[in-house]
Amino acid sequence: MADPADADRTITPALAWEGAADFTDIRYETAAAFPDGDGGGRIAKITIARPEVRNAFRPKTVEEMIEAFTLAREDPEVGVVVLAGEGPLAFCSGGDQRARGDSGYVGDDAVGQKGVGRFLVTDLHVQIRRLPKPVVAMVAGYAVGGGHVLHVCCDLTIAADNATFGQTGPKVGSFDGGFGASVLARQVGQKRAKEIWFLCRQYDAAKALDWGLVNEVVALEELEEETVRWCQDMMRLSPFALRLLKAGFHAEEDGLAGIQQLAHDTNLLFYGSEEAQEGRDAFKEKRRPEFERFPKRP
Ligand code: S0N
Repeated sequence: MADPADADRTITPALAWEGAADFTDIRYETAAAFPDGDGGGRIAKITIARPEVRNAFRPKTVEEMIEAFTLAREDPEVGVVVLAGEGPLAFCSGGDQRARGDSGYVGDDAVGQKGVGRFLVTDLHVQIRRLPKPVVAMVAGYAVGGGHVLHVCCDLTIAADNATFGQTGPKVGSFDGGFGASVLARQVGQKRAKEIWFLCRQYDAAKALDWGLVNEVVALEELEEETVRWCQDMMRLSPFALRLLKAGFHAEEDGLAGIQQLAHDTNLLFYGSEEAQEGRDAFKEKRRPEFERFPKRP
């Protein structure tokens, strides 16, 4: 149970967030990364805003998150994305059990699938892993069930001192044998990942830090300030280098899809070269490409 005293604690806002789209279940906001002008670019923040159910997600929530991550991806000003939950008590408590039908989660308005159970969250996990920008989970309170999986899928996790982590699947007749098991095992090791899933215990922030499940633990009040500091550090670095590093980390873990991402990122770089442009230009000008102009690099 959440500590009632936590309900009165406030996470200090660190940036002047501006609403950038209208959603029902989430908020999508962006802010200048360096309000003092000592740098450029923006940070995006996606907040699950259903505190009455500890930020559990229903199909509509997941649809909106997918849309918000797409907005963040497509915005050339945005360099880093923060994923958070509304309020001090929960990051996310996983799938909304009230929306769970007999064969998946059921939405009234889930992209033309009215009444048909599905697992939209699969697409969200893949999207976070493939997003070519770092995604930081900012965890206050509970990150449990599918909410725990969400932070596992994020690249970095900054936790508040009241953060509580755990999987609940086998308690409620559910499980995530996808990234929720495999990526978790890469992060904490097989024995600990199996413990988390097989025993369904809850772990405090200190234990999570000790296990390498999170990157940093700070006072709840300072959670956003610390998260933004981490984002600012990344915003000062080469965005393409970060993109390639993320693809590199995931290349082997995500199998052929991971290799494909890394390979296509090299396409993107190669297209910017004179050598690649010579091939394009020669085709358009109906002449033999003069590739002999380019070095055969050792
Ligand atoms: C989070 C917990 C520990 C908080 O306890 P606390 O502080 O005592 O608060 P409560 O009184 O329990 O909760 C407050 C109100 O919120 C409602 N609520 C909480 N969680 C949910 C939820 N998940 N769904 C619906 N409602 C929720 C409470 O009912 C209460 O409401 P009122 O006041 O009206 O009574 C504690 O709440 C808790 O343990 N919650 C449940 C955690 C859980 O089991 N989550 C579901 C786990 N399963 C999934 O997430 C599905 C995973 C999935 O979809 C999936 C499947 C395959 C592959 C991938 C995934 C994936 O999602 O990743």
